[in-house]
Amino acid sequence: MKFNTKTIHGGQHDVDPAYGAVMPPIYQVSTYSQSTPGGHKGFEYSRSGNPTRAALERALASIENGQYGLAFGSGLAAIDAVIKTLQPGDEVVSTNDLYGGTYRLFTQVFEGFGIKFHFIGMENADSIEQYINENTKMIWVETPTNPMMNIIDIKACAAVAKKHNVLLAVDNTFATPYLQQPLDLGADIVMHSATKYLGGHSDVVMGALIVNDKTLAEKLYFIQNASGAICGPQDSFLMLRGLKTLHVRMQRHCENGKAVAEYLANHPKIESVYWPGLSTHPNHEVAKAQMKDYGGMISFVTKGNDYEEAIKIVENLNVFTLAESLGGVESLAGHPASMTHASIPKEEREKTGVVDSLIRLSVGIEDAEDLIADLKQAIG
Ligand code: P1T
Repeated sequence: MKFNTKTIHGGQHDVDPAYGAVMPPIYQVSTYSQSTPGGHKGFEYSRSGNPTRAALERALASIENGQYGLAFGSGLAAIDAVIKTLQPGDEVVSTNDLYGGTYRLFTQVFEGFGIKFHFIGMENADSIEQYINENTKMIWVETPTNPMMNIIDIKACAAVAKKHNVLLAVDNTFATPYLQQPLDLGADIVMHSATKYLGGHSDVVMGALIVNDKTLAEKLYFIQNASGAICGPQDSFLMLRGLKTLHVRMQRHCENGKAVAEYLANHPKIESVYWPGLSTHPNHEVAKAQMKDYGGMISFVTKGNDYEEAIKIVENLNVFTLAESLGGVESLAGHPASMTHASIPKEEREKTGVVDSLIRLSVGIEDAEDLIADLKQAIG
């Protein structure tokens, strides 16, 4: 099955044996009757498993070309489960430009449990090796990175991971499997904030993990059940509905992303535009090789690098909504330094370019002309 067909049918065969409904019913239920202890029809308690969630987990596995999918109550709950496979004393080499909440979870929760994180630039995968020692268990990659849109070569990272026998986990939130499929490039774990493009309508908070290795899947399932950060059946249904249009939405996000990035790149008041589809982007060639297209996430700074001006722009936008999050059908604008990345200390975030004047756009699927007109009136 090819990708567009998988988003609609992947793992969805015979979802309602009772009546043949084409969408899985919402099994709004916590428990299931048993004829004798252990004598059930595949489900015993909805933390451990729920038919609507199971249908979604099969769909998630299918679109990422994986064997096993797991759905969680948020993207951070999914990351939390991944790091819980580690032990005190273990070390992780992580991308230095990443979602502020991921950084907060790593540094303010898991460092307290004795796990050490090295945050480094990974545009050159060779630079990872010097941080690997006998305690290293995992490489954590976000690509494109949030919010600087750096591109990291997943295949090259996978080669380093294999050489040192450590796991490679890739946060695929910004790209989605429409643009890149990390398991095919050698990653061991794919993670999503499904809240974003997978759901696509800004109406669900959810996380996902997809893996191929059975032992790893069992470990993650154990944590999903033991720690209990699952998503509910209603949200699973909404996510399945969103997934079915992922490919058409992404196509438009990419087209509009290109139009907006090119408009900004040619604007006399704009200093820098961070979008991997621009030939001037430092990792454009890796993006070209690794991704099918370049997505709808764009960051930029105005000339003069002026904080007040950046705030004025985001406040003046009308079609773009000033809000956290990304990946929905509607266009959003954000100010990372005070919003999504506020939990990263200023001196740390400025090292990666997250300056106070940076603006991040999640370009939606409206008419590109309206988006450009909105930027034009807001930037001046
Ligand atoms: O919000 P949640 O579903 O828990 O996902 C966390 C997360 C993980 N990884 C990436 C790359 C993310 O962008 C996020 C969430 N990000 C935002 C809310 C944001 O506006 O950047």
